Parts: sequence; structure tokens; C-alpha cells
Amino acid sequence: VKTTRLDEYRSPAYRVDEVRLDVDIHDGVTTVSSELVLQRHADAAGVSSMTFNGEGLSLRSLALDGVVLNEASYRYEAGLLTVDGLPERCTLSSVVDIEPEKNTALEGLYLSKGMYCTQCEAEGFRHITFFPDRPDVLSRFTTTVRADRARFPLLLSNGNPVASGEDGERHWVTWEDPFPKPCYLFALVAGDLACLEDTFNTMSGREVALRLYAEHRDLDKLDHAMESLKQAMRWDEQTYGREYDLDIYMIVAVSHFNMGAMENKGLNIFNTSCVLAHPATTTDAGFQRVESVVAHEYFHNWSGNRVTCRDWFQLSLKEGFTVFRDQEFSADMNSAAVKRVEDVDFLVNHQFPEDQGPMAHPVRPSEYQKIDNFYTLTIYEKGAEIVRMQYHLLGAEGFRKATDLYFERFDGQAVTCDDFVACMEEVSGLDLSKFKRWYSQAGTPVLSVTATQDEHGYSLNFRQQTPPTPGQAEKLPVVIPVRIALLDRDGEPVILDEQGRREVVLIVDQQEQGFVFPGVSGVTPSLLRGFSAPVVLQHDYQDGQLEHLLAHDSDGYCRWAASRELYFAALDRLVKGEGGTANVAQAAEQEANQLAAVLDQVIARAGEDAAQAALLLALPSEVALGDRHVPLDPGRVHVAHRSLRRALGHALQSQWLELSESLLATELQMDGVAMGRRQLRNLALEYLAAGDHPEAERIAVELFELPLCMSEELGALRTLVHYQLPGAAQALAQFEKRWKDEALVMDQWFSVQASAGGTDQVERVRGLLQHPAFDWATPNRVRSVVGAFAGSNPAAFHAEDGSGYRLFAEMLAKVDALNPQIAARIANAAARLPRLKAELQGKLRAELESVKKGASANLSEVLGRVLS
Ligand code: DPP
Ligand code: ZN
Repeated sequence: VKTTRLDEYRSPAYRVDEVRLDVDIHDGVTTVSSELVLQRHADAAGVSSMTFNGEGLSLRSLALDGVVLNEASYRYEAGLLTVDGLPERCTLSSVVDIEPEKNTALEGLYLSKGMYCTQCEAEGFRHITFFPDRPDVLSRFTTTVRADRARFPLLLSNGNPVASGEDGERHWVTWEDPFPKPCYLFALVAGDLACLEDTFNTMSGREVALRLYAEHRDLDKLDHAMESLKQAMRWDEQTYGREYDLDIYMIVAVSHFNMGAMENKGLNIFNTSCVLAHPATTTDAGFQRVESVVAHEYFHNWSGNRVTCRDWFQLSLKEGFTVFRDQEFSADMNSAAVKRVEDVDFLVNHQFPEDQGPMAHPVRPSEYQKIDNFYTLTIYEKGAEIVRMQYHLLGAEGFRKATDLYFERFDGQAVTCDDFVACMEEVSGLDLSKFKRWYSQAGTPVLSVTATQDEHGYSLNFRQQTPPTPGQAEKLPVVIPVRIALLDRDGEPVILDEQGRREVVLIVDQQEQGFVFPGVSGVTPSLLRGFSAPVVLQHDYQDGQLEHLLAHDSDGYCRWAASRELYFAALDRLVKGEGGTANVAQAAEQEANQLAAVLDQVIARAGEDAAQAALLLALPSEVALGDRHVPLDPGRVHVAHRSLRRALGHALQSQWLELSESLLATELQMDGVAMGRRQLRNLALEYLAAGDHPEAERIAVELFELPLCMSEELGALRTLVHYQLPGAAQALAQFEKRWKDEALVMDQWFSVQASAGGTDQVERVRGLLQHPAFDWATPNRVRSVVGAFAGSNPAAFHAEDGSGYRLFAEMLAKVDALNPQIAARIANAAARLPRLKAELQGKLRAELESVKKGASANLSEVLGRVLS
């Protein structure tokens, strides 16, 4: 397998100024004719050969400036077409046949439920035709699509339609995209779809047609995406001064899709799960996801499309920045405090473990085998945190000036993360050279803080350390902005400096550093406010300080972090405790009684913000708890987690019952307040069930029978199934009957069962694979079973007898044979291998080694790193 390295970057010898494509779709075989107008780069004088990527193409003919090339003047082998004897400017024409019907990897052109569609990022275009498939080759595309008129009335590509015609039973449409773009942004759709249409008037007064396409039966599920799109367009004008640039903006919903969605120029292609939404079929979390993904892909039109990446090592240039943009958009549309906690929760529970295991890599990696494997939480979420830190270092106004400069200077170009940071430096005068270590160093920095009090005042002393990661043994200190306040006994922030500020940002950029606050005493430190840097913060709080923060801190993140510290302290003691299950139960009761008083206060204030209360009251996940213990004994962690949940359910049972009843809604509302209330109510119901409350089943069944929306229905189902209440089997059967024709809802049905904890669940998951609706070729369905099992069911996955690993390995091999990208993604669940206790490690290792033998390049890279 070939390794690609950042320091081996070379610009291509030829530009491709224009691409004219003709895609002729027939059952079984699609013929792609292409004309590439090539122009030698000024600095490549003397070079006359050029390579083009091409995977699995049946070459029918190749011509240079209209003259058919004989086999002596080109070579096509190992995915590369090399053509010699090229003049400075010329047109290379090719005709190839491809077989989209057989494309189960879902890269390039493929068929999904009777519709032809494409996915070209990162390297899918080479499966369609010969091309220098790299993001620094920007071309103007003209695309003609031909297909049967009755079966494929809709023929779409990027840009604007400029011509169309009929040809017997067939028809064709030609699309022209005036903006030069890399081929990863190419898209094409041929199908029979319903359309929701609207318009948007841009800031300069142009009218843009907005068209959202889905299967006819899903036409009623497009309103929320349309609303979100219009909000996103307005927000980007107001917040970044960015206006949309084509006359049409299209989104097509597709059932078979490897990612969430794709920002192809003017023609986004979306996983149905990220665009369809209806209260009856979509949870509240689903609604929020649609809003953020629609916005994310729209924002890429500037951060990604107009200004793109020089090479794939710079992926975070567009993804980190665009995630930051979509996070801020969602914060503005909803509750900013809640959104921030949700984002941090996701980062620390998913990206931190990635950064602490064998898959750790820098936000700007220096090498890769398969770029598909680098669409990671590190590139996306940590990348967004790095942009966020720059936002805070420059301030809102400075940051806006810097992004204006970035968009203006690099419009139409393919650039690097360094170019982005250079704009930040130029407008602010800051020297960010040391800051840039965030891009090149992998691993999560650990920041330890000690507080001391003496006659000079109150001091905070910091020490930072980034642990070694694969390929990077030694780390340098990074620049860590630590936003702090110091709370007095009433929970009020005290004055910290001569300017009278009560909140300041301390820049920690040395390995050890101290800060003194003269005249301050008797305070509780509120650290890393707003999660001002993506670090693990360690501080030994004194007795009562965490409770004080939880009760009084005005910073939503710090309150939440305090609640995590309290839960983890209790859970850690239970995991480490001696004795059998009975003793754990007893110990858990004591812990719950300790926690009850402070949680009771949170419950009492739940009326202020139900969503925030739900975040504070939810226990950290079993997986997150496991990540704190090496060697990891997942069985022990499972018992500890379950015991505390049960004990809290019991200790606060009257409060949970009261919440379950008082939060009951009588009519459906889809605003943030209503969603927060549903979230808290579902949580209360779970605690009630966890504590074996006799009313839990009745409440869950009632909710399940007459739900106002999918969040209620699924919340009830999850409680019934996960707590094995007597009504569970019947509810599952009923749910299946109700929703058998709604694929996205059935995904939830599968996933609820695949994530139902317990060591006896392996066989049950195996049973799900036999269900007639299970389908190995549909990524969403695979994720709902295999992904949920491996990622959210640690007790079953790590079953002592190794049966979970056996099942996992069988599933991986099956998925890999059809879709290597999805297999590799799911294989990441095995990255905790080095942390496991020895017996389990041996079992998992053996299973993974046997899968690795026949694995695809994608899967092989991941398994290789996990096993190394
Ligand atoms: N479609 C993926 C995203 O938007 C990759 N660009 O993140
Ligand atoms: Zn993106």
C-alpha cells in the first residue's frame, strides 16, 4: 500500500482549464466521454508527460487533439494513465465504460434505489473518468447527462442548465458550472424525484432558486431542511459577508451514502438521515442535526469550494473552519450555552479517545495511506476548536477582518492551513508560529493546575504535557488560552485586575507557568470557561468546590464540567472498589445519597432551562467511564455504571416521577424549549426505570402508545428495551409494524436493540443481522447495528468469552467486501485494544488479525494501526 507524504507535495505539470463530460447512462453500463483542455504550467517547462488517475475504467479510446493515440504513447496501469508527448496546450479526449450498478463502495457513480448519483470526495472522481484527481487542479466543468426519459425525468449536475433535448425514449440535459472547481466537487444525479422549491433573495438582491429533491413519498419531510437552508444563507451574509454565487442551489436526498452529506458545487448530495425531517419520524436530535448539516454544507460554498485545499493534508482547512461556522450558526439559532456543552461533550467523548489511542494523528497529518480514513473527529472537531481559539485570540471583529482577507485573497485558489493562519496574523499583528503546533502535534494536552494561597494573594500554577502519540514521541508546549474567573463564597466572580475585569484569558505557552491575583482569597476557580482550549484539565478541587461551581457558575460549560467531575469521582470509586456485585450496589447507594442533594438543586432549577438540566443530570456514558481505567475491565465498568444509575434512579425517585408528570406536553411544539423539556422528560423516565420504580413501565407504555412525536415514541421505546421492562417485546413489535416502510425510523429500531447493554446481548445482535430488513449494502443500516453494537454497547462488545469480538470480526469482513470506507470507519471501535485487560486484548487481537488477512486497503490501514 502506498503512503502519501505532505513533504512530497509537488504541483501538477498541467492545469486542466476545461472539462467537457458526456455521461450516457444505460442499464448495466454507463459510457463517459470526456475532453480535458490541458495547459502546461509556466514552471513546468520541458515536461511533456502527465498522469491521470483512473480506477476500474474500461478504456474504449483515447485521442490527443483529435488524433487517436496508439498504445505506444500511453500506459494505463495500477490506477494511473500516463500520456507522453503532450504539447504545451492540448485537448485529451477519452471514452470509458463504467458499471455503476456494481458499485457497492459508493465512491464515484453508483445506483441508490433506482437513482444514479455520485460521491467524489475525496478520490471518487477517478472512478468516473481519467483526471488528475487532486484538489489543486481547478477546472470549469460542462456536463451532459443522458438517460431514459420515463425512468429518469430528472438529470442534474453542477451549475446551471444551459441546453436540453430529446432523443426518442431518451433525453439529455447540459449543465455548465462557471466556477472553476476541483473534481471532488463534481456531482451528477439521474432519477425520478419530488421537489420542494423556494427562493432566496441575496444581500445584493439576486434571486436564487432553492430546490430540495427526495423520493416522492418523502416530499413532506423537506420543510425543515428548506427553512434551515434559508437561515444559513442569511446567517452567512450577516456573519461573514458571504453571498451565494449561482442561480440555483440544489440538495438531493439519497438513501445509500457513506458520509452525512456532500457540498458539491450547487448540487449537494445528502444522506437522507441529514436532510429529511418530520416530527412523526424524526427525533429532536435529528431535527438539530439536519439544521446543522444543511448549514455546514452550505457554508462550504465559501470555506471549501470558492477557497479549497491544496492537498488532502489540509482537509481541516475547510472542515475545521466549516464545523466552527456551523457550530456558531446552531448556537445563534438555539441556546448557545446548551450547544457549546453538546459540542464539548461530543469532542471529549469521541475525539479525545481518538487522540489518546493508536489512531491519533495531527489536525494536519503528515502522511496517510487512504485519505478516506482521515475524515476523522480530529480533523473536524479538534480542527474546529483550533479555529475557535483563533477566533477568541483575535476577537469577533479581528476574526471577521481576517476571514474577509482570507476569502478575498484566496478566492478561486487551493491553499493551506498556513495560508489561513497567515491571514489571522496579518490583521492582528499576532505571532502565531508557536500556536501552529496545534496543527502539527497530535495528542490531547493535559493541563494540570494547582492553586495556592499566600500573603501575595491567590495563585494558579499551570503545567502542560502532551503525551506521546504514534510517530511523535516528543512534544513541545502548545499555546493554551485558559479563560478563568474566581468565584467568591456567594458564587460571584471577583475582580481580577486593575481594569476591573472579572473574567480573563491566561495564555499558557510554557511547560510551567504561574499567575498571581494579588489580594484575592477564599475563592473557587472557574477554569477553562467556555472550554477555551481542547485540553484535559486536571485540578484537585477542595471539598465542596465542585458543588459550588455546579450551583453558581454562570458559565454553562463549567457547571457541566463540575457535574462530570462529581459523577466520575463516584463512578471511579465504584469501578475500583473491592467486593462483588452486592457490595457495588451498596456502595452505589451511598454515592447516590451523596450526590442527591446537589442534583436535587439542579432539578429544582430545571424550569430555567430544561435542556441544560438534562445535560447536567445525565451520567457520563459507560464508554467514557471505561476510558478512565487502564487496564480496562469493561465488565466491571458496566456493573459500576449500572449500579450508580440504578441508585440515582432510586434516591431521587420522587423527583423523577414528578418531572415525568410535570413535563408532559399536550400539544406538539418543535421549538428549543419544547425539545429541552422532552429531553429532560426522557431522562427522568430512564432514571425512573433504572431505579425499578413501579410506575416506570406504565408511563413508558402510555407515552409509547400515544406519542406526540418521534422523540417521545423513541424515548419510551428505549426505556422499555434498555431496562428490559415487561412491555419491551410488544413495543418493539408494534414499532416495527408502524414504521416498517420508513427506513430512517427502522434504523432507530435496530440501533435501540443493538445498543441495549448487557453481556447476554451478543446473540440478540446476531439475530438482528438475520432480520429481513437488515441490509449489508446500506451504510445507514449497517451503522445502526454494527456501529451501535461496537460503539455504544461496551458490555456486549467486550463480552468476557470473546463472542462480541467474534461477531464484530465477522461483520467487519462482510461490510469490507462491499464497502471498505464503512468497514474502516467501524473498525475504529477496536482502537481501545491497547487499554484492555490482557485476556480481552488477546482475544480481540486474534480476531482482528484474522480479518486483516483479506482486508481492503482502507480497513487494513486502520487494523494495522490498532494492532501495531
Ligand atoms: N461531505 C463531507 C463534509 O461536509 C466532506 N466534505 O464534511
Ligand atoms: Zn464538511
